[in-house]
Amino acid sequence: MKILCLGRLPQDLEEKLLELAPIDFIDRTTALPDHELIEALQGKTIILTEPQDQLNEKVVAAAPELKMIAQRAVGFDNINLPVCSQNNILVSNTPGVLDNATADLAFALLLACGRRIVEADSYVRSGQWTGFENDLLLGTEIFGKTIGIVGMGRIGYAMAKRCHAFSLKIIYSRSGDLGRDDNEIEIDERDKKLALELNAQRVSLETLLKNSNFVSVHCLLSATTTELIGHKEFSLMPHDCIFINTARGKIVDEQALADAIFTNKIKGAGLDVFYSEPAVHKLLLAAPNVVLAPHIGSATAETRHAMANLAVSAALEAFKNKSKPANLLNPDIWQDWLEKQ
Ligand code: 8YV
Repeated sequence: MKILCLGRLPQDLEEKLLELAPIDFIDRTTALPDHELIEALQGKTIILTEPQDQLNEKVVAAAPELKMIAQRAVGFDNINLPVCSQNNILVSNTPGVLDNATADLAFALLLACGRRIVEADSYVRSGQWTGFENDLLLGTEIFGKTIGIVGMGRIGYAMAKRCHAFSLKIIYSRSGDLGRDDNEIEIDERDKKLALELNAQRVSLETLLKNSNFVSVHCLLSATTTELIGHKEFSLMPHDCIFINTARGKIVDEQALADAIFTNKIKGAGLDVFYSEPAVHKLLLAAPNVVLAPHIGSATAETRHAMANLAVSAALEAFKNKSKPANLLNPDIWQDWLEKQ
């Protein structure tokens, strides 16, 4: 048995994983071409992946010895899950441990855009500051505004808690509501709890877009959420709207976002994810009212360690303890998988 790890692993976790099998490391920052990944996968039983690694149908089908993909991320849009299940390959991810770090970054981007922190920093460093001016770098008040949270999963909820603490009014839409009007939304127990705890109200996407001073995206990328936010959606937002995305770049039509920024349809944007990372639309690079980050939502030392630990533990659970890892994305194949070992 052999393991392939794409990207680095903390020393202690490398040692833990070595209990299972020798590890080949490939340190890459963008996706390996299919043929290189296929070659690297030959003879490998487990692969540790991250969102840029493309475990598509072709790659999965060409890795006959592969038995587990342990993704170090909560998002798994880079993995063809149905094909993995058909090929009896376990897939795990790392939910839960990155909610606070990602929500912190989303909220930091909101504050940075609202209070023009990056512009202010450049202003001081470039020597333009000549003294106090009453209307210098005026920003947007955060207190008392309305935030629309698109996708109320774990990270959306962590963001909502931060927003509540800053006295924002919270409205949110859930992925199941896409295409539904307000009167078609069925409030469930979770919505009732969110209303009690955070005074948050579930609404349709259209209502959310029309009524939010800030919009923050926290849903998974899927066939239904690809380019969910485009020209029409930006045109529904108020002109003072600040748009935040720490989820996945492909949820947003980037040209539509650039147009909305340049035609002042919205006031600004804070972005940690991009359509074709690491490429960034040139209009977004040029806009002073856009704050950019290089996909660092979960990038705290503690969180990245916790994510790697979940991935390594999932592999050890399955192969050493022969017990079902808690965070399997295809738990339905577990029994069959186990019997075939
Ligand atoms: C990370 C992410 O930045 O979990 C995800 O889906 O996109 C982020 O947590 C990524 O996993 C890099 O390791």
